[in-house]
Order: sequence, then structure tokens, then C-alpha cells
Amino acid sequence: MTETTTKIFSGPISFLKSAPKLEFLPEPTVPEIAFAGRSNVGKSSLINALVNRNNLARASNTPGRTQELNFFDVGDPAVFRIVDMPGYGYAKAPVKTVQQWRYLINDYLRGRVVLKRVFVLIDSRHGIKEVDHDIMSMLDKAAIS
Ligand SMILES: Nc1nc2c(ncn2[C@@H]2O[C@H](COP(=O)(O)OP(=O)(O)O)[C@@H](O)[C@H]2O)c(=O)[nH]1
Ligand SMILES: [Mg+2]
Repeated sequence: MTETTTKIFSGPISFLKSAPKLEFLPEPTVPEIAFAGRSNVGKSSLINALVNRNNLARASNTPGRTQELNFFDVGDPAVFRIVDMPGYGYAKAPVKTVQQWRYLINDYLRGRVVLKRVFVLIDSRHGIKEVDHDIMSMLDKAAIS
């Protein structure tokens, strides 16, 4: 990382809030960078590694538990936000949960002006799955890089 990014990530970073529904999103005051991927792909672990803290985004062995958008303020006052997106493609998830996930994600991707980038993590042991193509096409339709 460059000196600037190292400085940013060694400064204050804090959990802001979880949004299980769109009405709970924080005010869109700063740019957002989100991490998406299948349940258990390592989104939370990557965020923790990036910001060099062990337990900012909770990482777990139990897939499919985080069904909310989790927001983290980087800087105080925040200069941007990291968003830990709910995992998808968890085989045991009920149909209703999957549908709710689709609505939440679609609305967030399409309507969030401050969302500047989404990183889609792929588990190299499994390759790109249909659910990964699915989110990539949602991103395309929402014109998000
Ligand atoms: N082998 C391996 N395991 C990882 C890696 N990143 C995370 N894990 C493990 O995979 C599990 C799920 O990680 P987590 O970050 O909670 O995934 P999330 O559901 O995408 O947020 C945890 O037990 C992590 O310790 C990685 O790069 N390699
Ligand atoms: Mg997670």
C-alpha cells in the first residue's frame, strides 16, 4: 500500500451501522466502497486485513448469517465508508431469504449515488459460479464498476 493508504487505514475506523433494509441506510454523505461475494468467501476477513484489525468486520465459520449491509467509517470524520455486503449463494438459505437479499442488493446497487466501487470476491477453489455471474450482471445493469 502507498503511504497515503497506510495512513488512512491506521487512523480511526469504526463500525457505523447495519442496515437490514434500505430505510436504515446511513445518510449518503461520503463515497462508499463495497465488498460482495458468496457466503464464506472471506469478505469480512479481507476487510479486517485491509484495515489491519482483527475483529472490525466479524469473520465467522457459519455461512449465511450476515444478511445486512454493514457500514464502516474510515476516518473521523469519515472520508469514505467500507461496506460489507451480505453473502449470497448459501445453499441452505430459504427461498424467501434469497428473494429478500435480491431486493435489498438490487435497490442498494441501483439507487446508491455514493457507491463508487464494488469488489466481487471469488473463491479460487471453486471458480466463478452462477451466483457470481448473477451479481456481476446486477452490477452491469446498475452501471457500477
Ligand atoms: N483458506 C482461507 N480461508 C479463509 C480466507 N479468508 C477467510 N477465510 C476463512 O473463511 C471463513 C469465512 O470467512 P469470512 O471472512 O467470515 O467470510 P464472509 O462470509 O465472506 O465474510 C473463516 O473461517 C475465515 O477464517 C483465505 O484467504 N483462505
Ligand atoms: Mg462476513
